Amino acid sequence: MAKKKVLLMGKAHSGKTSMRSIIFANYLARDTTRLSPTLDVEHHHVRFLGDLVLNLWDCGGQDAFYESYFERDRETIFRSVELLIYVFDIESESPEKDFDHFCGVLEAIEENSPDARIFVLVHKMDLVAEEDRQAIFEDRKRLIAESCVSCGVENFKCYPSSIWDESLYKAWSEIVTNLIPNIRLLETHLNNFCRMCDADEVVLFERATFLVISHAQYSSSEGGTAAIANFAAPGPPADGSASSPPTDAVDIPVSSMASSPMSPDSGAGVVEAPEIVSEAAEQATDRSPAAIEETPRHVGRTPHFDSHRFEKISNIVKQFKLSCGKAQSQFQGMEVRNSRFSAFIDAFTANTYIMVIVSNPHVHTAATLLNIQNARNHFERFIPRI
Ligand SMILES: Nc1nc2c(ncn2[C@@H]2O[C@H](COP(=O)(O)OP(=O)(O)OP(=O)(O)O)[C@@H](O)[C@H]2O)c(=O)[nH]1
Ligand SMILES: [Mg+2]
Repeated sequence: MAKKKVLLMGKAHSGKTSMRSIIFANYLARDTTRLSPTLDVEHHHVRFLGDLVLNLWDCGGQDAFYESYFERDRETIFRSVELLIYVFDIESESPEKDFDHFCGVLEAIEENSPDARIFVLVHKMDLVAEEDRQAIFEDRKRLIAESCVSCGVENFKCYPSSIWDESLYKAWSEIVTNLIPNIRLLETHLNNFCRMCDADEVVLFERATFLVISHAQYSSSEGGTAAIANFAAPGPPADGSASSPPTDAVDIPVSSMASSPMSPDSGAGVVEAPEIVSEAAEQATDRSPAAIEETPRHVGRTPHFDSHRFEKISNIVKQFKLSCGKAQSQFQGMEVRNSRFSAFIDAFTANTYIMVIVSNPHVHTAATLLNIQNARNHFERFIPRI
């Protein structure tokens, strides 16, 4: 079991405990208004992917605490750090002072943990008017980069974030995937799985936090045909013959699949999703028989119009999962379907959920479910054990 020390720092009231509580302690954003200021340092051990233990040091940001972090407790706080997450409040009343603290932290890190990876979050971006967000973030990022250079720090990553939207999940997904060894190997296998399932996209979420840890996307250069993947046990044909007409009505009701991991009594459900309308999607999902005949593969691989879609799903599904818990039922998975695609979200390996998006009407629902089921053992070996 690997333990990684993660320092969470930034000025008082910048939102450190809020983000930790949402990601790792199942808080809703609105619950964070009740949080009290952190006194000194709070230590939390949180599990990620089963065997990775993050030793989170949530450091209270009041000035008095910084005095001891920088003097008396300097070594205790700053040594053996694997990851520093520094949080700036974009609405801070004293930005200059924030930068002084930031430089102090960087110097102490350089001195005690020169190999630590550094992430900076420009937080509470929801308080900035949407049209100004990008420019204000870029400006703040430039100042942060200047501070890093002046403190001799070459590598850092900077993200905008807010607890009120998916940017929190985006930033933390990127941060934690940095701690996962062999993530490239996992990606390769996920790409293969995506191709074999004839899926548009496959996304892996960490089970407890619902952070995205890897994803694969159909690539038109890959070619290939719709097929029951090697993972699959015998199942219905996926070549569009007899049993799966090229229409939207390709689904076997999930409830009829007794052995399905998504059977309704296990907390799964089928949801008719609203149509997503965009010009790109319209063009890419022409379902006329002619269009299907002319193309060797289904043409429904959408040029995506929302680059934050996975994090939005993390956010929504995690909240739904928490609601299931409150209603004394356990979330197992769900199927969302409209005329353009089917999305399957299902418990996958011991520490992950998977989402498979399929727009090819020739691919039978049962085939996708079987593929997910049969890939579990295979992926159990590639979800990194740390
Ligand atoms: N608008 C907005 N408010 C936020 C956001 N994140 C946190 N807050 C609010 O900011 C306040 C302070 O949050 P905390 O998480 O307690 O701040 P902290 O950095 O842990 O503060 P200390 O423990 O004193 O260092 C709370 O009322 C949160 O609801 C955000 O993204 N946007
Ligand atoms: Mg706090």
